[in-house]
Amino acid sequence: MALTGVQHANEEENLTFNLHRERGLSYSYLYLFQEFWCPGAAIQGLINFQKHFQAKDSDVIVASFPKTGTTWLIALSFAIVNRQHFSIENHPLLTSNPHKLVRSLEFKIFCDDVHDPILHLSKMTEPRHFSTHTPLTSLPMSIIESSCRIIYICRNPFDTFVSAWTYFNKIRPRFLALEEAFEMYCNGISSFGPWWSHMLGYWKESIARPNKVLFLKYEDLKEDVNFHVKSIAEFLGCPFTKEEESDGMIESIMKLCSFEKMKALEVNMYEKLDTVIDNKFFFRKAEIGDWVNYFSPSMIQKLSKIIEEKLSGSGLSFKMHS
Ligand code: PAP
Repeated sequence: MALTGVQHANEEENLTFNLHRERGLSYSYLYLFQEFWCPGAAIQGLINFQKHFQAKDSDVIVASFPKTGTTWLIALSFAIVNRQHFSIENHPLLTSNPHKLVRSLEFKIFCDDVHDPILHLSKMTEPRHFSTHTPLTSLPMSIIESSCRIIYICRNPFDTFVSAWTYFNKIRPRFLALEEAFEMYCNGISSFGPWWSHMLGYWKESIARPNKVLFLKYEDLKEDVNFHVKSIAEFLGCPFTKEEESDGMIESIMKLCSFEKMKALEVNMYEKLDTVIDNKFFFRKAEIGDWVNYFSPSMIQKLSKIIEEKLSGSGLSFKMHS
């Protein structure tokens, strides 16, 4: 049976008793767990995920730091992988939020969603498709050791911050001022942060194992969706045939998953993912460079310096404007 709110709170209290906690850029306390800042609501799910998840070679895992394009990538990869099963006119993405079709491993599958996660997982049709915000170093070993594939998305840290700040303020009980949130973000104290170690972990793995991790940037995806839809399909071992290409399949998937289309769907305007999250919270502006409307010159200087310090020498860089 799913846990009640009170049982959840008790479990969280027991699990987090010895962990250092901070108020961070999130909706509740963040706990320092395995060297990252884990939201309290995800700890039990994460432990279960680490203990019980057995990856299959055919699994597809969409990994991301929060607010970097997860919803979009889930929708695109779901549409790509399942293109033989659903027609575009009658597609599940027209009536379900992408997070309902591709479930979060730590927040949903191994947390409050499923009565018996192991049984549920064994019954899923292959290829199974999941999402996670867990840093690479905390993923279960079977994900690392199996041939399952990970698609990772990240985004320039300026826009990621603004997207996170506006999002968490919609679901937090107490409003977080921009300056306070920015300090937390610069100190790495945000959900699944620090953001630099999260992206560097997957970045390095994608270089060491390019067949295992496909590393994408939100800005690149926006610049050329067509190219990336093709490369995601190739990476997942289901490339588009010449016939599919000439029939306009790639364009249809791009349109189905576009921000404008998804944001305007009834399901995404009026329904909820759970008790606190409205589907519409996942769709705000979807712009590159919206941060200019929020950042002061000193904030620009501070975050640029952190990016320089943390990412220098890694080869990882971002486009800040469209
Ligand atoms: P999550 O981590 O909570 O799942 P995530 O989907 O990663 O959130 O990020 C949300 C951002 O992606 C929002 O950016 P914004 O705040 O700057 O507007 C959201 O608008 C954007 N987004 C959602 N769906 C799409 C889409 N289909 N195409 C492009 N961007 C999208």
